[in-house]
Amino acid sequence: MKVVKFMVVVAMVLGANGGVGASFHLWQLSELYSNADGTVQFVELTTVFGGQQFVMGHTITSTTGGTTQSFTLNANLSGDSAGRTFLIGTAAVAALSGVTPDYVVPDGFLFTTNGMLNWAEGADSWSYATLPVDGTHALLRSGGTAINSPRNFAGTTGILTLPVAGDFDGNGKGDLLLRNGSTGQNIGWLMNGTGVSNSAFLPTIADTNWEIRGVGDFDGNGKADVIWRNSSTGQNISWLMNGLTVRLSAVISSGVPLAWQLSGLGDLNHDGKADLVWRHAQSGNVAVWLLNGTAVTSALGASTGVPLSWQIVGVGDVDADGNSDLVWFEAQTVSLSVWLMNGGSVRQAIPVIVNGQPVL
Ligand SMILES: [Ca+2]
Ligand SMILES: [Ca+2]
Ligand SMILES: [Ca+2]
Ligand SMILES: [Ca+2]
Repeated sequence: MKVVKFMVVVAMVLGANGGVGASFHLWQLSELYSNADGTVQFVELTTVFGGQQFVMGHTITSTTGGTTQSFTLNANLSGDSAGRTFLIGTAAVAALSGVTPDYVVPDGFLFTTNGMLNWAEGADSWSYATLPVDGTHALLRSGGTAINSPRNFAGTTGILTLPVAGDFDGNGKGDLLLRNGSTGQNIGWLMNGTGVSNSAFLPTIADTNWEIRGVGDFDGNGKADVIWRNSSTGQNISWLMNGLTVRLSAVISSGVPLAWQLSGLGDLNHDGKADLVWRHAQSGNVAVWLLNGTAVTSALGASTGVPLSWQIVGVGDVDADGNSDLVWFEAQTVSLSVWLMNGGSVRQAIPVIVNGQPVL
């Protein structure tokens, strides 16, 4: 036991001096990202030490409850590790971020709730309650979240963005919009079922603090529109769309405090026009903005102090009365509830799953 400890100390000293220690264990798990369905995921590891590129044959495991998935690295990194990061990700990461993972894992490698990662047989481990799955944010080792920023061993960095779907030309078929989070370019595809019928670049928004936060039909013309949020200023703008043309770009709000997070869009008052649902990241309060086009007609407090372990995972009309409703999920107990809404008021709160058991 004493011998093993001594050897570790020697390796650390060599590494810190940029020496020739052939090692692997001074990497720290630094950033985790997943989309909602687990098809787009990455793990970033970082080190300040040299000599850590000898990762071949070492294993990273991902665990939740009694389930563990393992991935063993099949090659060393090429070059000295000092001050570098490397990336383990699913196949889709390269196309969506421009950053090619150094190692490719199967989809769903990371668990999005109650997960634990273990690097190199215990060299580092990280437990977390939930990953942000909004498509934009990643979990940082500090416990906070930030806009995702994958960087591979070659030093290529980018921002991973997911396409959003909406029927931009109103033909009843869903279309796609993708923002390049590194260059600020935006491209749209009109779809004809599974084929692309037209594609075009939309205006570039070079400031990458601007994020697409959802689609909904703000003006009620049957064509999906886009809402943007500036993650630095809290400003919100909407793009009213006509196919792949931005018919009107309008400010909805010049600055909502960043603690208020946009949870979703839906038509909460059944006037055929999309409204916004907000959640306060510290107080848990819920607010609804009823909109007429891009004008806020009323800002309503729907509820206060909803525990932060409960997250709004969907806005949609659950009971088909024309008013969109809120779907809530609590990961620790695996519980789900629906709030039937009437404008900004909660008409009825209905538990659907409690402690993993359906309520019958
Ligand atoms: Ca369409
Ligand atoms: Ca519209
Ligand atoms: Ca409405
Ligand atoms: Ca409803």
